Amino acid sequence: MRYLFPLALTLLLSLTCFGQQAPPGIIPIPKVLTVDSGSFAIGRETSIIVGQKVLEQEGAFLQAALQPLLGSAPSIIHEDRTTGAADPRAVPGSILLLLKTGTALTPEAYELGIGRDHIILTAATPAGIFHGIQTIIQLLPNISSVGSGAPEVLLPCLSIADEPRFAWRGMHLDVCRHFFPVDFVKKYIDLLARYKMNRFHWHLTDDQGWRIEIKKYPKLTEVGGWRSGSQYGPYSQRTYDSTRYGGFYTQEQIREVVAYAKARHVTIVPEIEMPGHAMAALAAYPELGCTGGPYEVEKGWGVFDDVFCPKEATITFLQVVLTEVMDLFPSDYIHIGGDECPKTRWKSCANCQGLMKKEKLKDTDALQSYFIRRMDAFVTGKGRKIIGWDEILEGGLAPNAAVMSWRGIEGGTTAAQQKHDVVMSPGSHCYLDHYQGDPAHEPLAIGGFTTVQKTYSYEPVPEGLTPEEAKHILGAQGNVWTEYILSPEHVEYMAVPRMLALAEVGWSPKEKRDEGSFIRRLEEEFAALDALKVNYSKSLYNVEFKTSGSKKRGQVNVELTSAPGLGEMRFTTDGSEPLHTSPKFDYTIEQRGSTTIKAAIFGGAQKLGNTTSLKLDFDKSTGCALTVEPRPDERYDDGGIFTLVNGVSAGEKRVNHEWLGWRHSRVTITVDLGSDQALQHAGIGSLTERTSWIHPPKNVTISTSSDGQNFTEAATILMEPSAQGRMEFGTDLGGKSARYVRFTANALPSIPEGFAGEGNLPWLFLDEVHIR
Ligand code: TNX
Repeated sequence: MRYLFPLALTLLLSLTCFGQQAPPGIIPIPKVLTVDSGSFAIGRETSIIVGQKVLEQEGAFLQAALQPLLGSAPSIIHEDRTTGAADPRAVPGSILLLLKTGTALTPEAYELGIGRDHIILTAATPAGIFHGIQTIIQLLPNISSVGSGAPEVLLPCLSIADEPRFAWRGMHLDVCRHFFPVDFVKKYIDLLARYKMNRFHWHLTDDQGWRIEIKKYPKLTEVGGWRSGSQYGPYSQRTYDSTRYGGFYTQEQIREVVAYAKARHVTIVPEIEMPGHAMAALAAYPELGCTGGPYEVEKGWGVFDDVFCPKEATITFLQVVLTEVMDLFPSDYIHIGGDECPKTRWKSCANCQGLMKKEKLKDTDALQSYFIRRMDAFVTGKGRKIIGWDEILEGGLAPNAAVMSWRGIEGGTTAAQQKHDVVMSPGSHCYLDHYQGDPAHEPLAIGGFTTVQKTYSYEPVPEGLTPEEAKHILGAQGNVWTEYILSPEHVEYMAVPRMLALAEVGWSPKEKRDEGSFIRRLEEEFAALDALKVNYSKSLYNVEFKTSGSKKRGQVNVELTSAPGLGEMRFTTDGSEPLHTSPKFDYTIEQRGSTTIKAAIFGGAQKLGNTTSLKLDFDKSTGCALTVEPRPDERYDDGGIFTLVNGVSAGEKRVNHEWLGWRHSRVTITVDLGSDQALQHAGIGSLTERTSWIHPPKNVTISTSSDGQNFTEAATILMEPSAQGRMEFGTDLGGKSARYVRFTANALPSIPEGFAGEGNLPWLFLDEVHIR
């Protein structure tokens, strides 16, 4: 790093002071940070000197942050400085913001020196200065500790040389499933800025609402902005209210938000969904669909068969829409969606079939690819670039398109190998609509299970990419889909603190990342978030359970885990509430019988979070060896195959680590009970959630064997067409003796007509084997 203070002075300072101060809690952690002794006092007399007029805007952010603390704002003074000066002249008692040209600083980098009598912040760009100011703001004491109108506030002496690891550090917000007012969108952008995130992906159109005014097509918002009710409650219940719901942003409001974001060096990437997720647009302009409608703005969640018909009239329509969008948003990237587009209508549409013949497109995937290519050419022609969800790879990627990898990391990996730019946003780590703690204590969520620790562990560069290919990984992004998120407070709860974890993943050098350090800084940051009135989640303070098999048959090993450094994990196994006197967890619990383990984290005598519990129901299969063919899909294989015999049934809520998922025509599970036993019952739990393409197996054959070679069928259980949620495929075995029990689940060959995703291979979800 460039030394900001003469070495002699630094040495002198460190000699005159005792002890080493703990590094201040900055999120994301800076690339290089050296803490010196002493502090700089900012008082009412302190001035913010800007070396270039353009920095007045940046200086104003610091001024605004100091105003409530000091009771009066320090003044901003413009003193023209020669740029490129090797060593900026400091002015005692002041904070100098200075652009330096001709340095090796990358565009968003900054250098900050806080000395005892002055502060100097330098960067090559206003964005760099802005990031440095966010660092200073994070270093300011909390208003609750100094009170307002303090004579001075102290900043620790230090020097920082900082720059981002990735260029794209994004957060997404779905304003379609639920709508959020401009003021909240601004608050969200403030949060991004505080953690040096620089892309706000604004998901503006979907089946359930079109939220951006388009002057040429007013019905998009007049009709498409409103629905006649909304789905509520657990997905499987399919319940809907009949309250008219909606809203949209006028172009004037959009301009205001774009300017607001720009001042905070956040680029807004607008998303206009096509060709799928288009019901709201079709309801407004039914002639753009294959059947001509009528269509309604969707009340429920999921994937719907009616999509844009890729005919010329639709392409022209969407190009007009994109032209207005590009006028509003200066972003280099325009997101065109591209995800979850069933091809059902296209297959039986004369227009589509004619188009496929004319363009020599071999299938409907090629038709989707053709459609995206047309959009790519149009947007590229306007000097911008398209980005789309990873489905745009299907049928061949458009020449200039970037890919947002959400269904795992393969899409991103493939695109990077094809030399296309990629933003990583895999559901496993980056979907902030997932549960972040035990569902028993969380508001209803869509499913999934992504703790802040898991998000923090994310590494955006997929293994196996060459360094050249890895350069195409632009960065990472957190997505907040809002099917189950109805209020701004709830968005905050889902986004924070996981977005802070992602901010560090995107900004800080890989080798600087350390979970313990992050958690310590996060706990400090909670006070600042309180002051900012952000409704963050404290689920971090809950214990998590992990089960695994052991060599001993009939035993389930249970580990209690929590983020490092929070406190002691204490537990009970007799159903009572854990207390600070309960046993401390320090080694594996070896469980051999039904029980409920309850656990909580304690800081001394104080319980820090909620009590979480794990209910284990043992039967003959629990803790037995098993084989599973084929392996579950990597996206739904969190707990591994042992999950099927760990004694834990998945609840109503689809939380990944109890449900395993496959997309195969047949799944075979064979449980080895260890010895011949008299069996009364065998069954396996499956999930039905048809709009998520999760169907029950067509049938499950249960067979038994004594040698593991020759199996006799005991029963074939057919699916119940009315199945919903979790149900068991089980049979009575009438005391039959066997050592091996095999479950062969045969998936439906394809999703039946009339259901979302019809014609595709369905998902099969299984949670637990029961043998008694
Ligand atoms: C999939 S992610 C979707 C969204 C849903 C989300 C829920 C993506 C490109 N499509 O439409 O809201 O899952 O997690």
